[in-house]
Amino acid sequence: MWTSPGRPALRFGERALTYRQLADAAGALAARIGGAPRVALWATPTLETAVGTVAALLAGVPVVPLNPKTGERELAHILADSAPALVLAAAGDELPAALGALERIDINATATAAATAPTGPPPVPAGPEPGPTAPAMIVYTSGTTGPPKGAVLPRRAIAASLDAVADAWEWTGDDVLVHGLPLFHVHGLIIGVLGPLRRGGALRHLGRFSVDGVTRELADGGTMLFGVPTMYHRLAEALDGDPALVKALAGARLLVSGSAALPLPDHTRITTATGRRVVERYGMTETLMNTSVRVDDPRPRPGSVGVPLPGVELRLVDDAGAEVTAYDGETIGEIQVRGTNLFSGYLNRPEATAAAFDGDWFRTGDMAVREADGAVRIVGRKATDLIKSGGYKIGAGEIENALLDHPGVREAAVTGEPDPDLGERVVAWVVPADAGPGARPTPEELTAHVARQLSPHKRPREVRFLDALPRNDMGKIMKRALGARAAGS
Ligand code: MCA
Ligand code: AMP
Repeated sequence: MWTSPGRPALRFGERALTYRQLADAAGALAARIGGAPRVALWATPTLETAVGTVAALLAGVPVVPLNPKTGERELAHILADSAPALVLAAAGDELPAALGALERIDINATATAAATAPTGPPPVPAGPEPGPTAPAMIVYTSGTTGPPKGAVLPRRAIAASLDAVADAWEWTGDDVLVHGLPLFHVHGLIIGVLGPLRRGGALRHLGRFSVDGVTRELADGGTMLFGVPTMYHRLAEALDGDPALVKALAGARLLVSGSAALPLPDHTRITTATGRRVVERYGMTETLMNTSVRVDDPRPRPGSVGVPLPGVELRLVDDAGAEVTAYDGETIGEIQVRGTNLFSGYLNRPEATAAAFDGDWFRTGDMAVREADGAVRIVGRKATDLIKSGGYKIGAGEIENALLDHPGVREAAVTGEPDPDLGERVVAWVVPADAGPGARPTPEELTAHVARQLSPHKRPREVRFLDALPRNDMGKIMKRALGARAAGS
C-alpha cells in the first residue's frame, strides 16, 4: 500500500491524507510509541484515529480503541482490565479524568514529510518484527452478564479477514469506500479503515452517518458503501422523494450491510428504487468476518449472509452437540467457526475463553440454517440476554447492573424489543426503591444514568415501571413473561 505515495488514502470531511502523508504521520507516531506494551486510543471518528491505529500497527504495539462516549463505569473497567501504558488522542481533545493518570501522546495527523524524504514504506521502529500471532488490537465486546470483555485480535486475523472479504467483494485499490461508522469496533475501524488501506484504495469517512453525506460522497466518486442495517433503513426511508440519493446508490459498485440482519422490506425498497442489491456479510468481534454474499453470486440473496469466506470453516451444531449435516434450509444449529480469522482469547479471562470454544471451534451463539448450495441464513440467537440495537451488541446484564446502582431502583430487568429503525431497542423494567412521594426516578433520569455510566447507545429507549418483576419458583426473573406483557400492552 505504500507503493503509490501520491494516491489519496483517507478523507474525513475537509481533511485528507495521501499514502505518503499517512506514512509520514503514522511513521513519526510509531517511532514515539514503539516498545510500549499496550496503548489506548481515543477513537473519535477522525483522521487522528486512523493515524493512531496505523501507527500502533507499524510499531507492533497492541491498541485498545476507546469509545469517546464511554461512561465512567465502563471506562474504568476497560482501563483497569487492559492497563494501557499511554493514551493516544488528537491534540485538543478533552479526555475524562479516568485517563488523566496515563501519559498522553497527541496524534499529529498532518505531519508533513521533508520534500526530499524518500518515498517508500514508513520507517519501522527498531526491534523485532511482530509475528502473525502477535496481538494487534483489543476490542471490547458485551456478553450477556457483567462488564464487556476485551477480544484480543492477532495481526494475522486482521490480515486474513481483510483479504477474505476482498476476494468476496472483488475489492481493489480502485475502490473508494464511503461510511460513517464509529471507529471503536471491528466494523468501522478494521473493515472500514484498515480494509481500504490494505487494498491501496481510499476511504471517505462521513464523520457521522447522514443520508446527505452518503449521497454526496457516492455521487463524488465513492464506489462502495458500508453500513449497519439502521443506516440502510434510514436510506430506504429517504429514497422516496430523493432522486439524488437514488442516483448515488444506483451508481455504487457495492452496498454492504452487516452487524445485524437487514430486514427484507429494506432490501426490497433499496433494490426496487435503485436496481442495486445490498450484500450482507456476517461477522463478530471475536471472529472478524465469517461469511458473505459474493459479488459474483448470480442469485439475489436477501435474508442470506452468503457463504463462508476463504479460510473460514463453518459448521452448524444442534442442541445435542451433533453436527447438522443437512443442507436443507430448515434444520437449525448454532454456527461454529474456525480459521485464521479468529481472536486469540479474551484478555485476562481464560475461563470465558475456554467456554467460548468447542475444541478449536468458536461458538458464535448465532442460530442458522444452510441452503442446498451452502449459503447461510441466520434465524436467531441462543442468548436472549444479548440485544443488537443499531448494530451494537448490548448485554442485558450490564444495563441491569448499572440500573441497580441507581438509588431509586430496587429491581431491574432489561429486554430487547423489535424496533423498525434500530432492529431491537433496549427496554428497562424497573421496580422503584421504596421512597417517599416524588422520589421515584423519572425515565429520563434512569436513561441518563445508564448513558453516563456505560455508553449512550446502551441507554434504555423506554423505561416501564412495575410493582414487582415476574419470577419463577427459583426466584429467576421470567423475561418471557415481560415480553408477553409488552405484547399485550
Ligand atoms: C440521546 N443521546 C444521549 C442521550 N439521549 N446521550 C446521552 N444521554 C442521553 N440520555 C445522544 C447520543 O449520544 C447521540 O449523540 C444522539 O443523542 C443520538 O444517539 P442515538 O439515538 O444513539 O443515535 P442513533 O441515531 O440511534 O444511532 C444510530 C446509528 C448508531 C448511527 C446507526 O447506532 C451507529 O452508529 N451504529 C453503528 C454500530 C456499529 O458500528 N456496530 C459495529 C459493531 P451523537 O449524535 O452526538 O452521537 S458489530 C461488529 O463490529 C461486528 C464485527 C460486525 O459484524 O460488524
Ligand atoms: P459484535 O459482537 O458486536 O461483533 O456482534 C456480532 C454479532 O452481530 C453476531 O454474533 C451476530 O449476532 C450479529 N451479526 C453480524 N452480522 C450479521 C448479519 N449480517 N446478519 C445477522 N446478524 C449479524
